[in-house]
Parts: sequence; structure tokens; C-alpha cells
Amino acid sequence: MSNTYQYILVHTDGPIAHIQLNRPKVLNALNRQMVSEILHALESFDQDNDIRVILLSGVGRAFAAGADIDEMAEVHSTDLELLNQFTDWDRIAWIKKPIIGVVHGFALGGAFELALCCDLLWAADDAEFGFPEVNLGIMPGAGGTQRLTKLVGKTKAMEWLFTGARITAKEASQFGIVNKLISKEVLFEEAIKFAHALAKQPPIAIRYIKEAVLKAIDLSLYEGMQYERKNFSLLFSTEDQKEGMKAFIEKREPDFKGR
Ligand code: DAK
Repeated sequence: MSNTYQYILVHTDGPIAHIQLNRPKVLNALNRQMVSEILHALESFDQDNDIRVILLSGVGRAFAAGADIDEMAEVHSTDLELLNQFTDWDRIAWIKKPIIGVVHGFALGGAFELALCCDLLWAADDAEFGFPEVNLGIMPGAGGTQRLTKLVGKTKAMEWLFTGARITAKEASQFGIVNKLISKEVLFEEAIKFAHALAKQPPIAIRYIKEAVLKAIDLSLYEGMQYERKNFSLLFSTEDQKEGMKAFIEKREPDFKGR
């Protein structure tokens, strides 16, 4: 995909697509166009058969410092309602392929919400998460109160959302917000290495696992189990299932084609 975007960079490396937030002078503050560009790139890569894993990170000294306050400052509630940016955020959460957020420096407000839309988070030891919205007289509007609470429970979510406190990388790791805590120097190298390993896994199984896990957050156990069963059964109609089991029997590495 050529880089026709104004506020993000995109490139591919074999089956890996990398989207980088790129407004480093304002710590990658997310303006409306940047969110639309992120969505466009994610949806394009989601439909690209050559891509199996998507990385999301920030250029400069932060992942991102939240939504663009200059852009938001004078907005009226009826403008917000008409703009309906919420739909863009819904669609970000509907991406089917695995997204790995690679976070260094700040991931605040809308950027923390974007990180929480990722399936896995690799964080540098200098990463800081938080919802400072309350200090601006507002609250998170792109899933922050919901996803954080479902992830860490009411107690810490309420504290962090009330105070706008910064969550250190270590704390984020202790509370299961991030998967891996890595020194900043090797963060990208390690994340890319992991992404390549993940890309070797059977893509349809990965997609269906993602769908089923996300349903577990939303649905009752019984309803979630129906999704799991449907996806489990469907995988038996893929070539990858035949290849995976044949490779096991023949004592060799499987070669998954995503079919
Ligand atoms: N917006 C605009 N500019 C920002 C910015 C932001 N969020 N964050 C930083 N910048 C700019 C600074 O103004 C500064 O610009 P210059 O003064 O150099 O022109 C430059 O980036 C560097 O920042 P600092 O000089 O402040 O750097 P420091 O290291 O001293 O401080 C900081 C870093 C991250 C602690 C500080 O910049 C900061 O507190 N930034 C604001 C954090 C914040 O409150 N973020 C916004 C939360 S509200 C929605 C969905 C989501 C949202 C809204 C709507 N819909 C679906 C409708 C989300 C809302 C939010 O995220």
C-alpha cells in the first residue's frame, strides 16, 4: 500500500503490516483525520490476503498523548453527535486480524483507548498509560471506561478514571493490561520477531479465536460457547486444519496457507 496518508505511516514486511502514528511534534495527538486514516489502513490490511498481523505504534517520543485537544476545545455536543466519530472507533474494534500495539512513552486518553482496542500489547519500560480526560472536564468516549473496567475490574478502573493518574508500564503489566514489558532499546525488534512467529500460525484459526475471545467479554458463558462451537466446527472445513493435523502425524512443521 503506498503511503497516501497525512498523519500515519504504513509499510509492510512480508505478512506484517506496520501502522505508525506520525504527528511527533504534538506527541501524535489523534485528530479526527488521523483516526480515519488509522481505520482506513486497518481495514485495508484486514482485507489484504498477504497480511497476517498488524503492528500499531507511534513515531517520536510517545505512542500518543490522546485526542487532539486543540481540535476538541471548541466543539459543541451537537457537533460531536453529528460527526459520529464513535462509528470509526467501533469499526477499529471490528478488525479481524490480530493487532499488536507497540507502546513507548505516553499512551493517554484516546491513545490508551486505541491501545485497548489492540489484541496484544508490547510495552517499553518507559510506557505510561492513563485517562487524563477528567482533568479536562470530560471522560473517555471511545470505550475507555468499558474496556479498562472489563480488563482490570471496577476498583482500579474507578481510581484511575477519577484521578487521571498515570499507570506505569510495570503497573500495567501487573494488572494484565500489557502482555510484555521490554526495554525500550529492543521493543520494536522483539515485537517484530513475535509478529513474524504469530504470522506463521493458521490465520483463519487466529481470526476465529479473536472473534470468540472478544465475544467472551460481551456475552454470557452460554452465548459465548455457541460462538466457540460454531468457529470450532468451521475450522474443520479449512485446508489449514488438514495440514496442521497431517504435519503432526508426519512429524514436520505445518505450512499454513490461510485457506
Ligand atoms: N492534544 C494537542 N496537543 C498536544 C497533546 C494533545 N492531546 N498532547 C501534547 N500536545 C502537544 C503540546 O501542546 C506540545 O505542543 P507545543 O507546545 O510544543 O506546540 C507538544 O505536544 C509537546 O507536549 P508537552 O510540551 O506538553 O510535552 P511534555 O513532555 O511536557 O508533556 C504530556 C507530555 C503528555 C504529559 C502533556 O503533553 C499532556 O498532558 N498532554 C495532554 C494529555 C491529554 O490530556 N490528552 C487528551 C485526553 S482527552 C472521542 C474519542 C476519544 C477522545 C475524544 C473523543 N470521540 C469518539 C468523539 C479522547 C479524548 C482524549 O484523549
